[in-house]
Amino acid sequence: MTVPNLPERYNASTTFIDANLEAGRGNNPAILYGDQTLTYGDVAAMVNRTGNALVKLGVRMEERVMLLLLDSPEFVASFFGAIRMGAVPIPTNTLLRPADYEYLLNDSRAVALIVSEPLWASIEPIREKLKWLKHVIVVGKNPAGTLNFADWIKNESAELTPADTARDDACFWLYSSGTTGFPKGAVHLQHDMVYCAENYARGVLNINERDRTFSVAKLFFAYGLGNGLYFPFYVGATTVLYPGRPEPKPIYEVATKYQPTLLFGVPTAYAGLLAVEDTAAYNLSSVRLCVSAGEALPKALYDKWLARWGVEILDGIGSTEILHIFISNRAKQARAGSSGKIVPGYDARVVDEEDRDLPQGEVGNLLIRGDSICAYYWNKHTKTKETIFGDWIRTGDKYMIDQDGYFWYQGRSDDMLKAGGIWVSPVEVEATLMLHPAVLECAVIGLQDKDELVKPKAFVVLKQGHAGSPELESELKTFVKDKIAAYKYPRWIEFTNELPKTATGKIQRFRLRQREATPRVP
Ligand code: 3UK
Repeated sequence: MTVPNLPERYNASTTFIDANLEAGRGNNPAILYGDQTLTYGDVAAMVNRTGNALVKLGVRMEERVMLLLLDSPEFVASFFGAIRMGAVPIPTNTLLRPADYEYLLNDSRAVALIVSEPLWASIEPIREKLKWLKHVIVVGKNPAGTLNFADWIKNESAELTPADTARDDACFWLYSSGTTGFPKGAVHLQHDMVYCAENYARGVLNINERDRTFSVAKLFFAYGLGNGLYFPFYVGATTVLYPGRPEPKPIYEVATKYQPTLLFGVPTAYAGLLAVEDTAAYNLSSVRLCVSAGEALPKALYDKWLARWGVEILDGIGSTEILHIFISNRAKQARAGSSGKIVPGYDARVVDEEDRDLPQGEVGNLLIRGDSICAYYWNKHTKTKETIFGDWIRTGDKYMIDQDGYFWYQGRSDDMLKAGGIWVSPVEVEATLMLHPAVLECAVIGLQDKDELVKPKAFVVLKQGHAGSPELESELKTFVKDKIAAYKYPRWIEFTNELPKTATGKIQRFRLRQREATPRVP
């Protein structure tokens, strides 16, 4: 295993916090945030204060602490502060709806929630339904019955001995969505972050102390958490944190102002940046490498970006369960349109439906082995067994390996799709559309837009007495946007008379996909 030797008693906060102080980086910049610079010394003190404040609240080892936080120093302090005192932080998607948070908070039995002020509005309506939550800490102006983050940590000690955890103890969770049913909490262990930092961030990106990271993908994603937090902290580099919406113009402004050396985004973000016409005021000359993950990066985007900014985008595939990128392109060896080659520390197999290895060049299911794979899904034993077996995990992706060892993405083996790098379950969008009085039945699939990036498309059969029209189309889009996370709404709606179905009446989304999609080939 390509992982630094970890002692049996191990708390991950020591690798990402203490080690920087021990290396003499106490006065080096760790976080750039607005006009603030936090040194590694500042961060260590804030982490310890937050850990001590959690202890004082009565939060105990192994208990969950949910983080519903914008990218900020408070995110960093809450994440590592919780880990340090032995609790288990759960960075959570900030784009969801109250009903989603009700599920996540009750499923995880989080006893504390640390939430950014603008996100409190999504918690307030469900506060009474949260069976296990005891404490709410708000970053910013706090409503009655909650604690104010700054006051809460202000008088705490800046010293905290790490909890006596083992390298195989739960460290943090990340929720991942599936086609049907509720999101699954992937339980990651104390040793997982260092594995990804060493093998991918150092091994592939060659990250070092002089780097400055800026992740357009937020810290609550497994992708952003590495990019913008534990990768730079692993080597004592600097991270730029930006709490706002990742729109193209602010991204350019932040990048121009803070001059990052490593820029991380999803393909949709790069497409958005390329669509900005006047970029005369922006400068990306500091960037030595760009990284893309979350969904496949089309070759056209890679080419356009290289032509426009003179820097490569390295596409790599990662997953919440595996924590970070396990197949990736390398600098100066990128094959545009492919996901690259296996990352050190991981092994891959491409297999048929009976898990038999397929010859090189054939398309099959991708299995991955590596020591950053989550231990299991919380409370989901069957799902765990279906997904993780022995050293291996089923990614749910179809891949082909070419003769040079490059991996080519060929789509999902389930009906899931990504929009802007974030999961969309067709079942959830369909169920929402079905709530509309005009909709009889419907099916949702992913379809490529003009940038070859996948977005949801809905095929809708209307009830008798209703006719398809542009007005109804936009009404249905708004209807979905109002009910579930906005990024899930169908960008196109096609009214149709019937949907392809099995003999037993199950909708065959793959037939709709076959009708619409063009497979990705080398
Ligand atoms: C898809 C890709 C083609 C693929 C992630 C980097 O995306 C991340 O995690 P998620 O759990 O989704 C995992 C699934 O997304 N995918 C991701 N990257 C690519 N498909 N090309 C790619 N480059 O279906 C995969 O199974 O949201 C990405 C680091 C950490 C991550 N968690």
